[in-house]
Amino acid sequence: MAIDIPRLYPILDTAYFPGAGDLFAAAVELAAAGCTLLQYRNKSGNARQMLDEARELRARLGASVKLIMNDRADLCLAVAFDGLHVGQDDLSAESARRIIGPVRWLGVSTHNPQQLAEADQTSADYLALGPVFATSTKANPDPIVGVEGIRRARELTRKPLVAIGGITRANARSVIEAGADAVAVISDLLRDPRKSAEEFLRVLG
Ligand code: TZP
Ligand code: MG
Repeated sequence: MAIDIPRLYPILDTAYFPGAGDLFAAAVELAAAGCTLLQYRNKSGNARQMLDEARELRARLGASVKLIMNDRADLCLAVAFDGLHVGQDDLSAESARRIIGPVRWLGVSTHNPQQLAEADQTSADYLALGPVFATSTKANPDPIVGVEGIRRARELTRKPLVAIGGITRANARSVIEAGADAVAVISDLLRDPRKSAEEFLRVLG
């Protein structure tokens, strides 16, 4: 069954929360603003650190916020997260699906029409496409796809489409109008997460 994805999909990237507790405080603020879906992204921690942080996120947020684990199917299961997000260098969608089972949400990152069309043939619940705009958040980003890339992607899949990369309160509306169902955001939620998320939710309607 198709998932119902909220318009705003914040990604909590641990690289941007150096202080102890900052990550959890931001997560709580985002939930208070009305966010119901969050991704935990940790590109540098070891498995034990990730497990501990992910558990703490769940403890602080409770069951009303869907939590998605980036990259790691094993940790997704270990902390009983609600879903997993994989990229082009991670487990394939079908391998990931075998591990996480039929119920948890599975997201797949794509960067061009061919990857998107391929991911559309899998059991992924949603497809991400980006970077839409220039971003300094991702190491070695693929070429930007622009709003036009979102428009084209919309014609290639009926799965929920998540736009990512350089999305701000100023440009988010244009991305939704091009056909995205949701925007995934790191940077533009970092300063005052609650206020920023509230503004995103307002412009996204
Ligand atoms: N994948 C494509 S762009 C990106 C990822 C993880 C980074 C998005 O971060 P920001 O700060 O919202 O541009
Ligand atoms: Mg990945």
